[in-house]
Amino acid sequence: MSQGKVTVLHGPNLNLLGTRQPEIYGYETLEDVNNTLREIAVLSGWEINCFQSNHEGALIDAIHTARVDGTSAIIINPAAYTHTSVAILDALNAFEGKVIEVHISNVHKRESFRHHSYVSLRADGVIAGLGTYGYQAALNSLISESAT
Ligand code: CA2
Repeated sequence: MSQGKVTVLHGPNLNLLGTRQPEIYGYETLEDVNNTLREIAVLSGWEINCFQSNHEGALIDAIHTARVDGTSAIIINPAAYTHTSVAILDALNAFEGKVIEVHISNVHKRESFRHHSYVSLRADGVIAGLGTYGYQAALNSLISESAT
């Protein structure tokens, strides 16, 4: 029996992490990010599933799966869908566990269309601008909260 179960969701274009625009998104690949999260999770006895998709419906399906498979928390970087997707917000509203929204860049320092997030209306926590470390911060906060 695991301590907790977390689903990590990465939205569109994040499969390109580490290959383009390192000045904004850094040099780590998505696989690097996921591997670090897996190491942290395993050390704490947490189960972890990481998933990336360029398709809104696939991300929604993954949230629906998380509703019913014992997932206790979702860490999500919805990427551009952050700013457009009422459908992802609705799916997260149907999920009963914790939701942490992560952005690698500080969206508030960027174009004004990135300043609004539909997902933030549901998120229990929001991390932006800490680079890929933001994912680790999100996971560590879930792990330490569950231990108290
Ligand atoms: O800062 C973030 O994490 C974002 O969610 C990233 C999204 C952007 O639309 C959001 O406003 C903020 C973009 C993800 C694209 O990722 C790439 C990574 C490397 C190369 C090209 C794109």
